[in-house]
Amino acid sequence: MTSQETAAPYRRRHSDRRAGDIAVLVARAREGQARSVARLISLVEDASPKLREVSAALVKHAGHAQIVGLTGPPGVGKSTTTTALVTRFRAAGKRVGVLAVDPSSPFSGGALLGDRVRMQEHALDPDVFIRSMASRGHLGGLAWATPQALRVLDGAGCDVVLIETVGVGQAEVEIAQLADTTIVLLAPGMGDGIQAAKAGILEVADLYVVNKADRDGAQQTVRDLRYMLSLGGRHSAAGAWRPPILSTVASRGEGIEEVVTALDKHRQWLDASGERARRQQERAAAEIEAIAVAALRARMGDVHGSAALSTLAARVVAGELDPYAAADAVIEEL
Ligand SMILES: Nc1nc2c(ncn2[C@@H]2O[C@H](COP(=O)(O)OP(=O)(O)OP(=O)(O)O)[C@@H](O)[C@H]2O)c(=O)[nH]1
Ligand SMILES: [Mg+2]
Repeated sequence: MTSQETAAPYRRRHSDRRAGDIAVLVARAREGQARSVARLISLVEDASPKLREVSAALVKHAGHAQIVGLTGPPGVGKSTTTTALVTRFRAAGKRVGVLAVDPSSPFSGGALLGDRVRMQEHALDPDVFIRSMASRGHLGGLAWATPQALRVLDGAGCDVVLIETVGVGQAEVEIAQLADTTIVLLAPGMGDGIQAAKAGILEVADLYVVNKADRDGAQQTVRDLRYMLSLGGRHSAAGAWRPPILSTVASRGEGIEEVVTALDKHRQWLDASGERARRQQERAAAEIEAIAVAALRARMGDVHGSAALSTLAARVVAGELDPYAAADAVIEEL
């Protein structure tokens, strides 16, 4: 990682000049003004120094939105399902936020553009905020930037926020940390239950959706999943949530009502079991940690290539100092 990247959260970029008064922006976002919401998320994306102020202004308004993560292999139907869920939530009069986060793909520009096109039908709805974020290159990736973007959407009065992330490994774990409910999508022919298990997918799901149920092999995928779940894991403990397995044809909106019902049930379980509070606490801890580590790395960025570091390095080479003692000296300087 270069020192440029490590300094990201403190780097000043052009959007700051347009930011205006943060208090005004936050007030407008809270009234649901899309432009202000977009600007606040740009501040997050650009790692603006004003984020501290944004965060302080939003913290007392947080905790209202139901956060739902959708993850799964590329092309499984995450965006189609997200769009169908948005339609359903809008019909219920809810304000909805959508964050499409691409944590790793070098093709994110194209993929995100695809998502934008697909979600066109909601583009003009003032109660739907859609935002794509490419978190690659961001310090701490999802862990660092997404919680703040979520806070913006939450603060803007969203009742539900849907986060779509391509499931490529670590991303599922991070999304599960951010969401109240994580939906893992699978589709026939895209990898059976065993492959899913390998990808670490089984552990993070609160809800499984086998999409593309109009295709051959959907029933087999459901059976594979059921078998995998029967083998145990965190879901088998007494009182634990048992993730249901649902089938959908997202492109036709089939099965979406059942997904919404399952989301409601999971929400009730979160409240009744105390799991929601536990997850919130864990999330806040992870966020603090990400910010603290980012701050430390940014300071380390100043150390990198510094005269003090070369002096220490020369002393290690000369055998005057061991590298641990030298590292202690660096840390003390921070
Ligand atoms: N046959 C069938 N096709 C579907 C279904 N749902 C989505 N698709 C199609 O599958 C393709 C991929 O859908 P997306 O919703 O873009 O999938 P995604 O998981 O968001 O893809 P990435 O974001 O690129 O990982 C599109 O062509 C959809 O029209 C379904 O239930 N049945
Ligand atoms: Mg997508």
